[in-house]
Amino acid sequence: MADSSPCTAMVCRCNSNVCQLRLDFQSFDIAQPNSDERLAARAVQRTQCLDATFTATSRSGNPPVICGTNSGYHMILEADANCNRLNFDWFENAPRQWRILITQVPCNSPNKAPEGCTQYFTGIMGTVESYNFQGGTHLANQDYLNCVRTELGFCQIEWSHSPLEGDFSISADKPGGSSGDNCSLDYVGILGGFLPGNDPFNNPNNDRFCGSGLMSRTSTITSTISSIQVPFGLRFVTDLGETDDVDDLQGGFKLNYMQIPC
Ligand SMILES: [Ca+2]
Ligand SMILES: [Ca+2]
Repeated sequence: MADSSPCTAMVCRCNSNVCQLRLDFQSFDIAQPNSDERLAARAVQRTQCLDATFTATSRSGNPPVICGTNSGYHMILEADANCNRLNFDWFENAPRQWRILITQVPCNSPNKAPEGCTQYFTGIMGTVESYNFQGGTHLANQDYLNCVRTELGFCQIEWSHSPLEGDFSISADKPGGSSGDNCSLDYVGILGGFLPGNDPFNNPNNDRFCGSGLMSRTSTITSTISSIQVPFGLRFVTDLGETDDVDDLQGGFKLNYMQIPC
């Protein structure tokens, strides 16, 4: 590809029975988001992708703009009848390396994600990381769904994270985490979430999580969060920057899931 910014590719479906494009980032390393200190001139734009961006178009709402290190992650686009546009932008001398495997997914494929899912995971257990988790900083201006295929004979999903510091680091509610309507700027949404042992239909305020641990608002101990709502999904929402009164930037999340038999 050309070595001057921008680098644009149009991806056109090979026939009308292609519904989605799956982009697998075999390698993806471009400039990290802005990490300026809280009092610097650009501080209001902390964690925004200022020095490089990857953008893609999708027929039903565009996926988030990303930057940083995203090797091994993927992104799903709803295929447009008039081709989808992939675009890398960067400032001079910013690092840039990528290798993307593009798969055209037929409309009737069992591997096709429900519409609206930016990432799609299969299998009864797995791990989901936020974009640029490897780079150490979550990104601003995100709002996307990570979906998990409900495997045959399974009715429930459980989300949890390791006790390692940093595997859930969304906002500055320290120590510990927060949930429900306490989380309004940056948060992980677990659609239909409920605490272990509780009524899945009547356990309000466990559908959004922020802070530095996945837990209920009445606890200081991390918890597994379950859901029976399909498609199984994890939403990630961040606002336009980081104004928290701390110097540390948060890393995002690395969450494990396990499906539970019916
Ligand atoms: Ca944050
Ligand atoms: Ca934020």
